[in-house]
Amino acid sequence: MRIFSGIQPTGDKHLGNYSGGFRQYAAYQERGDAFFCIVDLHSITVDYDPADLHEQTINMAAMLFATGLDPERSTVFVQSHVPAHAEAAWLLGSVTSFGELRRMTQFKDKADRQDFVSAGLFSYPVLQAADILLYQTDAVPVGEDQRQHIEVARDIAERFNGRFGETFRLPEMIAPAVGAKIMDLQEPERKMSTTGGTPQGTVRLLDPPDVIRKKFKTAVTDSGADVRRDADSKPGITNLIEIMSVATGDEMDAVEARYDGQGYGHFKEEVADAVIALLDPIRSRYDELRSDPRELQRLLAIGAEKAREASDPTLQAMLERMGFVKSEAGRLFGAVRPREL
Ligand code: AQP
Repeated sequence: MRIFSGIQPTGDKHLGNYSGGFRQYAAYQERGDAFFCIVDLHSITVDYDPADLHEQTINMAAMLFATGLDPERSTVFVQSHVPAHAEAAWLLGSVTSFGELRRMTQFKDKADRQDFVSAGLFSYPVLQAADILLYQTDAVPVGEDQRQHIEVARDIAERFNGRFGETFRLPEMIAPAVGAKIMDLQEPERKMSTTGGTPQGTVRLLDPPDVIRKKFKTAVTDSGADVRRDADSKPGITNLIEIMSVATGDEMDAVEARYDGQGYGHFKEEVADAVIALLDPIRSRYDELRSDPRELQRLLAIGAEKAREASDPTLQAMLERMGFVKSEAGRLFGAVRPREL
């Protein structure tokens, strides 16, 4: 089974990214041939600082390995190191309609938060489709917020296959059964997010323990006292039960049973302790890995080489079926041989 998922290097990574992203990556690398991409070309679609992008790309590599990716088993690479992504995105743009991009809720949400709305932000799902389709991906482990984007990637693939001949495998989205959408601790009706959430309601993976404790202590709940799930009337407590389940691996029913009748204050403290216990070893591994940027760059270079080799046949097939003329070297325009880089 071919697995692919991407994560942006910019924006501090939080518990939601761990639950829908990192945690699933580490689990899915065991199930097949896995590619994990640091999608730096996506990061430039909103306002950003070039110095930060550089720094955070290396930070993200450290975080991917710290949360359990094994460089021997998984291909971990940076999107901009594989030119096929940008090239395929341009080609796929011609089989994507303006109307389907205009409907994307993530575009609307992010556009509302920008002074300058870039064309790149609008066509973000096309680049994401290229990322996924280039690898003949079967499964895409992501959080629930990505559902609409994965559906568009499938629609684009079907349209391309229908028009130019069978070229892409249709990818399936894989969201975790628990923790597919971790909500903001202060405003539990919206998802936890660095740019779209509240600072106090967003638990960053690198927050120190005392900051994490404070964030859970002040988490918004309801006026009741039962530690029980009810998404409509108890969104805050429901979210905390889900977070507890993600942090400990215990079933949500077992969490409810354990804290039955104990009140919210005690439960919040214990959720904070469980999250700290989860993140402590990740933070230590991260610090250790981050102290050796050369080694991280070496691992990313190996990943890029493997990713270029894996994606090139699909890009070549796309170009050929779309009618492009071959170069003198017998290659189709647009593709870069791995050893030329
Ligand atoms: N709240 C969440 N719950 C579960 N999964 C989540 N993911 C994001 N938020 C949650 C998943 O994390 C993976 C990587 O996401 P990303 O960093 O590439 O981009 P994003 O989805 O835009 O994450 P943010 O923090 O929400 O970014 P900003 O701050 O830019 O709005 C994806 O698999 C995503 O589903």
